Amino acid sequence: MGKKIFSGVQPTGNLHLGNYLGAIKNFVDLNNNNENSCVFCVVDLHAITVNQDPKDLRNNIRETVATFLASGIDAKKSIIFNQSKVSAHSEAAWILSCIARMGWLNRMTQFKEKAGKDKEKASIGLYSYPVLMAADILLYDTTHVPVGDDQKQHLELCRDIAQKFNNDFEVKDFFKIPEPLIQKQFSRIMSLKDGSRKMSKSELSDLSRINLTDDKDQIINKIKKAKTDPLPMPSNLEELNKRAEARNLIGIYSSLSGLTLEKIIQEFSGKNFSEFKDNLSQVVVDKIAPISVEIKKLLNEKDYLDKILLEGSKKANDIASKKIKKIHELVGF
Ligand code: AQP
Repeated sequence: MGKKIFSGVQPTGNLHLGNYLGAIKNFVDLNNNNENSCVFCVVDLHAITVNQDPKDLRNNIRETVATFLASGIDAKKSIIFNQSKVSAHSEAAWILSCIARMGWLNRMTQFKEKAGKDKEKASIGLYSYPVLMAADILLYDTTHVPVGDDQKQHLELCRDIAQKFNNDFEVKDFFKIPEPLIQKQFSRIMSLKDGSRKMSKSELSDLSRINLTDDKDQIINKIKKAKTDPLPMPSNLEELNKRAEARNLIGIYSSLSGLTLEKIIQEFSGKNFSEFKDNLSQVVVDKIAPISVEIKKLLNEKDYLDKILLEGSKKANDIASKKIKKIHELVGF
């Protein structure tokens, strides 16, 4: 039986190789299976949990759609829309925030990381972000959610919220309990400048990530400058696992080329990094440069991108408005 897929990407600019390998590549594979029904959401309500310039946000919404399409998602097969245009998301988030418990949210590590030391000044939206994410997923009777490893905890919270709602209102199976779809290996791509931090849009140094809009020369330059340790290439898996930067680069190579880690280690064992980096650049350029060209082309077709969002939001609204109506009835409104 086909899966009901929902996932979202924040339109916060600088979409990168981590977003691609952790999430978007998976979206494309799921979209290609005709048995699945897929909803891919540009989560603009999530984006404003931290400050956004309205003009940048508008452009980034279009750029996220362009990235979906350029990566191979077919808008005829999947629903692509932006979250703010389907009001059921905000409504359901409020109702579910009355189901979720403070103790559950207090455990969320992403809030702790993003709010940092100054959590008194973080927005309430940043804190309750995972509840909105639960609303997004549950409105569509989603069975599977393709996400990067960093979202695993939020998905577990979504399952807890769904179960508590079903129990509280004695409606077994009203909310489907969704399963995460996380890549088995290299589900968290790390920064090119620090193997202990995830590759991230908001990292100040552009050299820390491969953007999906980078051209061939930028990709080659970033890989050349990527941090490595002074040792030659690792000669076995045990050694690889102890060396964060080498592990990340070899992981990227493996994810994009389909070659196993063992095979890559066998080929490059004991060599210096520069030879490996030339090969890595080649596979990254082969995959990402055509996507980058297509994104830039699509960004000149604003009306086309807006039309996809408008049509997608109508289809999403058809589904979500029915579910929120049932939620209202159950709650007693
Ligand atoms: N480094 C990563 N490796 C693997 N997957 C990743 N994802 C993000 N970073 C990595 C996955 O990409 C999807 C979309 O992410 P998002 O844009 O909604 O938010 P995010 O996780 O907050 O992305 P960033 O880049 O880390 O942004 P900032 O810098 O704002 O924190 C998700 O499925 C995510 O798991």
